[in-house]
Amino acid sequence: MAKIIGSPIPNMPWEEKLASCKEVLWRYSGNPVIGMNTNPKIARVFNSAVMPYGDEYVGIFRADHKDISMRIHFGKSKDAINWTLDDEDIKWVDESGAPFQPDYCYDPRLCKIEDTYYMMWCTSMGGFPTIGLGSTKDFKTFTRHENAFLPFNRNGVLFPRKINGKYMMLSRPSDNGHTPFGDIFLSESPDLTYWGKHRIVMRKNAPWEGLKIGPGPVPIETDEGWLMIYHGVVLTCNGYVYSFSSALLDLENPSKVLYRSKYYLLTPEAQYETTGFVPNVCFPCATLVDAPTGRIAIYYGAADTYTGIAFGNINEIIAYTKENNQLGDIDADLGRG
Ligand code: BMA
Repeated sequence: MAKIIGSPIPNMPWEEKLASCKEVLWRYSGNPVIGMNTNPKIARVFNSAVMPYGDEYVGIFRADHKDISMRIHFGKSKDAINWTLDDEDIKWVDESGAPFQPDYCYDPRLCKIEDTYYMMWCTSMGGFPTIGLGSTKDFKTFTRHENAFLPFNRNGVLFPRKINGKYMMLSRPSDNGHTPFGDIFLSESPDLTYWGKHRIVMRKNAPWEGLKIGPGPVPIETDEGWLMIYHGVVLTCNGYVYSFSSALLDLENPSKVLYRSKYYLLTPEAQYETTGFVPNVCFPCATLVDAPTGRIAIYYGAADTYTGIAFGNINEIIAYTKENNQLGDIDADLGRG
């Protein structure tokens, strides 16, 4: 049994796996937990990040508006299933308190490091996509930092603690459009402002991720390595199909992949995943983990339209990842290129 580093979340959403289910992950029977048109301006809520906060839960939600613009809204929940989103999107300020609003923002991740909550999302920088960084201490004032990276980059994901005294971030360099390529990279920073020592973590490998891969939720620390849930995309005759799976990264040198699964863990099968604004998308951006039991709830966007939850157990995911391990040619090395 792996030791999972984290806090108990005894009241997190949970359903036992049905005896008939032979998969590692199983979908919440109440999926999707967030449907369409939740608020006057909001059309669809998906690819979003949640975490416990005090005795409730908070989240930052990708909410595409009815003019198709991509926005991030703050939301709250008592049970992490029924969410209330603010009608207005988050109004960011810079470090001096002046308004600092990106033209668009999407696919947020949320990460607590020490006493601060950090957000990363895909932001507009002069109209081009790159990684946005924000922080808050109270989920009332949201500070947007200077751009962490040049365009083009997406899927910035922070590690939940410094490693060897440095902040660490996964990302997926991209292009200005729907990016028909993509691999996972690692960067480090002494201060969250200046980033360097860029390394490649892993490239696309198995057929289900044959077009591109990208980091998903904040990695989960275990004594067996960082458990990284990531998405992979295959190009079919009918367009992109987004699935997700798992890899274990070295604790001290997370650009080294210890194990990665040859198979996906979840792929679009349910109707809310196969049908929507963009069909056939399962896109994970957050997890809740109850460290003592290893229970995990993975929050994922479904078909760019809904938010779903998939349940699993960290130990079963690790065992599956090891049993079905298939490393790519550069995975085991440090990735300095
Ligand atoms: C990716 C991202 C995601 C989206 C996916 C499928 O490039 O933009 O936000 O879920 O495409 O449309």
